[in-house]
Amino acid sequence: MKILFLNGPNLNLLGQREPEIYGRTTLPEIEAKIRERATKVGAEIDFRQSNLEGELVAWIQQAKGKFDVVVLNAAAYTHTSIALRDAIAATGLPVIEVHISNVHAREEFRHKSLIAPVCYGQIIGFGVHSYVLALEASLNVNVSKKVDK
Ligand code: CA2
Repeated sequence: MKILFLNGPNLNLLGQREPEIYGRTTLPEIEAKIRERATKVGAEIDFRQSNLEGELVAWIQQAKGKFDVVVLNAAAYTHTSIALRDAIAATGLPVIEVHISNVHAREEFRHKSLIAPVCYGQIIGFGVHSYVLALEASLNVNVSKKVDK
């Protein structure tokens, strides 16, 4: 099982600002935690971050044939990006949407996810543990489940 973890804009700042919302764990620390867990369950992971919408789109396109599942924290692009939605819809891969914070308990503009309808499922609001849950969920993906794209 090969899982691609993608992180969107500003997630490189995790642990440095807004700890009341996002906690004090940095992105490299999340990656280390996921790597440790992945080794235990025999999964292979790649873990990336970009502030560029086009780079995230390219990575989703290139994932086909190389990975089994994509775990995506699209950050602010969740709420704005038709390009990401189209890339997810075009890939045949299951994409799991992840958020650290409970976006539904925050500002109204965060309540809408443009990518949710084309994702396999969502994991939201468990802090950095959302990533661990996404790894567990990836191991249990049913490839024949139809996502209405
Ligand atoms: O809760 C999440 O995981 C989010 O995807 C995080 C995004 C936000 O736009 C989404 O609505 C929910 C923000 C990521 C930026 O993270 C920062 C971390 C520290 C300081 C500033 C931003």
